[in-house]
Amino acid sequence: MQDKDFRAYVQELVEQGYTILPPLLSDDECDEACRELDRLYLLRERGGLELIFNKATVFERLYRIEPLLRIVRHFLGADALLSAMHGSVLQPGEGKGGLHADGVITGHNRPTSMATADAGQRLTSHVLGLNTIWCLSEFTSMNGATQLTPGSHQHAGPDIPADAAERAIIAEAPRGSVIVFNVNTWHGPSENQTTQPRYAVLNPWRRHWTRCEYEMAEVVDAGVLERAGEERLIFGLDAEAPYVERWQWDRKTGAPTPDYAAGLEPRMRDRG
Ligand SMILES: O=C(O)CCC(=O)C(=O)O
Repeated sequence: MQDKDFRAYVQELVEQGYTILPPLLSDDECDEACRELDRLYLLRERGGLELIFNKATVFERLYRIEPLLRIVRHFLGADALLSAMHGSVLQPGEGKGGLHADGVITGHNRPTSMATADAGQRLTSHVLGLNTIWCLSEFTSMNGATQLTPGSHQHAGPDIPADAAERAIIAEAPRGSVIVFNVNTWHGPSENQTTQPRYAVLNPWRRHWTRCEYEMAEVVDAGVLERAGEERLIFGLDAEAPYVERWQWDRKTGAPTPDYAAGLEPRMRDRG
């Protein structure tokens, strides 16, 4: 991505609370991802659509695409963490659920995490998390494309702005592109009025020092981690030491110390 384009996307994110990056996935990659989502959809009642980087290698690509990582790290720091990766198959007739802001269940907008001293104000001065939506289908005004309310990331109160629904725009976007938005921005799927499902991957990111939706270091498969190469830090392993003492964990490498590794079960040891 050229520097001038990068600056334009950054500015749009700062001012509007969202931007849309041009196609970063090929048609073949989108086809393969949709096929995998169809398979996983059948397992949805048992978590089939959660943590999908563990379930098909095509999804591992989504956190290794440089233009997106550059934007994520610009706002969240070089050690930004992957917070989740969900598959989304929006069926005909679905998507009428209205708008919401993220971070309400596990993030900084969680009602029980807002302190009395915050006086009912959300944290809007800095970007604490970004959500990304990979458009595996073309997103159109008819097929359930995400809608977002421009500028609503700056709204201080925790409740939806009164005019958010009227001001929301539908993010029409080509196949393979990615919508990137501040988690404070009100958004939601629009209604899928077509006869075909709308396919997407929902891929939120957070600051290293906030809590993610999943304990990634615990749930990521060893093979996925190995293939991630130097991007393994997005799973938070460089700082992980929740169940061990400091002598047992090398925070720099994100691996058990050799002394400790000898006594570990294989799943943990293989991360080293
Ligand atoms: O599926 C969509 O278009 C929106 C997804 C969404 O609301 C979310 O990821 O929080």
